[in-house]
Amino acid sequence: MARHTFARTALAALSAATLFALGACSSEPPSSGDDTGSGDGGDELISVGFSQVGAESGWRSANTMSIKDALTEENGFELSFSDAQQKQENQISAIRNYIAQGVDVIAFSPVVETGWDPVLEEAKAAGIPVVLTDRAVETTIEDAYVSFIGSDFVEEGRRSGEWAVEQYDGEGYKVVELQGTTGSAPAIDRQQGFADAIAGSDLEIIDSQTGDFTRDGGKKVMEGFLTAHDDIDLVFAHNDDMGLGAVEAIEAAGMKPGEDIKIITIDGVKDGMQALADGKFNYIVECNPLLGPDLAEIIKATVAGEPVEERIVTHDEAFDQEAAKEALPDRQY
Ligand code: GYE
Repeated sequence: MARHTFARTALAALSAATLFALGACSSEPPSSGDDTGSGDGGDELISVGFSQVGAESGWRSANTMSIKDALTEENGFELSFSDAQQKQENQISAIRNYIAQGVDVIAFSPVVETGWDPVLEEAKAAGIPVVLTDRAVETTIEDAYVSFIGSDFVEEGRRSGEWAVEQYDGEGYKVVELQGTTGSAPAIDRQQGFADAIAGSDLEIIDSQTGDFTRDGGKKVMEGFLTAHDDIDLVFAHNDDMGLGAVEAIEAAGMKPGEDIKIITIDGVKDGMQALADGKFNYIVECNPLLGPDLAEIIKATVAGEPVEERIVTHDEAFDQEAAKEALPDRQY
C-alpha cells in the first residue's frame, strides 16, 4: 500500500467545539470491551481491533475515550477494544485474536518499545494493516505499520528540562525523577530529553526510578526518595499521575509541594492542571491524548487505498501556574 502524503487535517481539526461534541457522546461506545469484532467485510463498516495499554493514568482514560468516540458505528467503524493492563503478553494475544478474526485494521499503543516483531510479522502475513498510536516500537520488520500518530516525547522531556534550567540554574538544585513504565517509549524519550536539556547546568539528578505511570507508583517511589534524601529540590515526573502521587508523599512528610519541593510533570490532564493552578505543581508540558479523530482518518484512508502520512506528531502546549488558571475552565479532559 502506498504511503506518502496524507493531506493532514492535523489537530487543527480538534477544535474545542469538536472535542466537546465528541466528549458528549462518550458514555456509549458501540462495541467495546471484549475482542468481539466480526471482521467479515460483508458490510460497510470498517472493523478495527484496538489494543490499549491499560487504564494507568488520567491521560490513558482521555485517550481511550477519544478513540471510542471517534471509532463509532455512526462514523463507519466496528470497534473491538481491549485493555492489556500494562502487560505486553496481553497485547500480543489481543492482536493475535484480531488477526484470527480478520479485522480490516489493527491499531495499538505498545506498552514497551521492543518485542513486537513476531506479531507484527503475523499481521503483515495476514495482510492486515497496523496503525500505531501514542507510543513507538523498535522493529526490524519492513513496513511493519502504515502510520504512527503521537507526541514527540523527547521534545516533551527537553521542554521540561529547559524550563527547569531557565528557572533554577545557579541554585544547585537536586532533582529526583519519577520515570514512566520501564522500556516504554515515553519513559525512555522523556528521560533522554530532560537529561539533554539540563546537561551543562548545575541541576543534578540524584535519583531516578520507575513509578509505572501510576499515582500509587509515584507516591511509593517518592516516599522512598524522601527517606533516602533530605535535600530534594525538584521532582521531574514523567506524567501528571506520578506527580500527584509525589504531592501526597511530600504533604505526608510535612512539606509543601510546589514550594519546598518543586514539581514538573508531563500530560496536562485536568487533575494535573488543577494541581498546577493550586500551586502544588510548578510546570506542565502537555501531551495531547486526543488521538481518536486522526486515527479514524488514517484508518479510512488506509482502507480506501489512499496514501497516508507515516508519522503524525501531535501538537503540545506547556503551562505554568498562571497559564493553568486560565486554561482550566475550558479543559476537556
Ligand atoms: O504520558 C502517561 C500514560 O504514552 C504518552 O502514558 C503516554 C503516557 C502518558 O500512562 O500518562
